[in-house]
Order: sequence, then C-alpha cells, then structure tokens
Amino acid sequence: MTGETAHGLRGDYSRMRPDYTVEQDWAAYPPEAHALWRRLYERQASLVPRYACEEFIRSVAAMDLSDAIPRFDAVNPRLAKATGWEIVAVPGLLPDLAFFEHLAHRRFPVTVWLREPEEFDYIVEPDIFHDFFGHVPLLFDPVFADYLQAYGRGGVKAHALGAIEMLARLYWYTVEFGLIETPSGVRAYGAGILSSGGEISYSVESPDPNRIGFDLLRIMRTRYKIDTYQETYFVVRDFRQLFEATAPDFTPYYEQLAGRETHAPSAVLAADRVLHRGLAPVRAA
Ligand code: HBI
Ligand code: FE
Repeated sequence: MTGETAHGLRGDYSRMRPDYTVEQDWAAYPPEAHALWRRLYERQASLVPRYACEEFIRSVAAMDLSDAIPRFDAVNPRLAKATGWEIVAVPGLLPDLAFFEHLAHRRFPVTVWLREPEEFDYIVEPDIFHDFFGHVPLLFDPVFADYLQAYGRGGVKAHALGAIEMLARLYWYTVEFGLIETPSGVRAYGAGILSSGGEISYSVESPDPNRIGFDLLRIMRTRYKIDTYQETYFVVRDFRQLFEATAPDFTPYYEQLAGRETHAPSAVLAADRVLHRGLAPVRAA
C-alpha cells in the first residue's frame, strides 16, 4: 500500500470526487452479494465472542449486521452521536495522503465492493466486509476513535517528512493486527484479524506466533508480511496506552530511527516484554 497510487487497483475509480469518495449505491448490490455477506457475517459472528475484545463484541451486537450488506447512511447518524466519526464510501485503496486526510477529519473510508465467493477465506485488498465488519465497530469506542484520528494527523505530517513507512508499521501492528490484554486473556482488536476466518483464533491462541508488549519505537522498526499470518503480534494494555503513545510529535522519533536497521517480522529482542515466545513463527496463510 505504502507509496502507491490508486492506479491498477480493483474497484471503479472513474466516478469519484476529488477526495476519493463515491456514492455507496446500496440498491445496486445483487442478492448474491447480500447472501455472501450473510455467510461471511455468520462465520465471524460465531468467532467474535471467543476472540474479540469486549468493546468490539458489544458494538457488533448493537449494529445488527446479520441480514444484508449494511447501508452507510443508516449507521452514520449513530456513529456521529457516539464519537463524531462518519463513514465515507470509497472505490478501494486510497493513496496514503488522501487516506490520512480522511482519518484526521474523523471520516473512515469504507470500500463499496464485496469480494467474490472464491475469496471467502482470503482476500488481498480490503473489501466492504473487511472495512465495515473489521473497522467500523471500534469507531464507536471513544478512546480508540481518538487514537485513529491522532494516527491520521500523524500520517499527514509523516507524509510531509517522508516517514510513511514507519507510520505504516504502526497502523499494521495496531489498527490491523493489534491484540489487547483483557480480564479474560489476550483478545483481538485489529481489523485484519477480526475480519479473518482463520487468523482470529491463530492470533489469540496458537502457540506459533510471538506476542510481545506494545512498544512504539520497536514497532516502527519492525517489518511486516502481507501474505501470511503474522509472525509477531503486539499487545496493548488498553486503548489509552495507544492514544498516549501517539500524543507526542513523532518528528524526533523519525530522526532517531532514520538509517537504523529494521527488525525481521519474527524477531524477538532482549528488551521485549514477551507475553508468549512463538514456537513456529514462520508459516504460510
Ligand atoms: N486506503 N481505503 C484504504 N484503506 C486503508 O486501510 C488504507 C488506504 N490507503 C493507505 C493505507 N491504508 C496505508 O498505506 C496507511 O495506513 C499507511
Ligand atoms: Fe483495514
């Protein structure tokens, strides 16, 4: 994703506005798309109570997403009331800066198209199931919602400083693949995990991957893989820890990290707070 433009991506970018938004055109989804959504929803909903954090579980239950592809205009008034966030419809992946500008203004871009039935278990680009089911529920949590806006503001700044790569790693290991400590053990809050049929249980209970305490600078130096389950997950104590980590200006961090070597996705370091050391941290999805 990093540094790419919208060129060559799946989705119809021909009718978008300058800020990359489009109309959702809910009436145009065929019945088969709603049927596929129901199957995707059913599988994930059966896993969420065991593996997701409490905030996510509560939100999903309140949203009632079981019947059909959700309408953005139906959820937006409730979201606005809860946290002041809004969902905007987009054709697919956005250039980094356009994406960050939306987050910085409390707008979450959600892709309008749904995957094909053959992609039930795995999809490379984010579709409406990943974006909506995975990301939207936590926008109802006030602290997480503030974190995501702070991330967007940081992204706009990082873009100007040429430091997107470090910030993209933070997004990856928190918003997409983050774990959180809870009274019932480690649970998932990352959208990439929560929208995946296989990685949701793998991330939380498999002995294979590392689970390491959240450390901002450590994460910004850690590479990631986009085509396998993660070899390492970073675990936050709560969403406040995330929000507070993003409060300072990152500019000195980027200077400090510039030119230093990066860590492999599977690395465990002497300074890590290791919650679980992976037994087999390399494995195909
Ligand atoms: N666009 N629609 C969409 N969704 C994303 O999650 C996304 C994006 N563009 C860029 C991007 N993510 C990442 O490169 C940044 O978060 C780093
Ligand atoms: Fe995502």
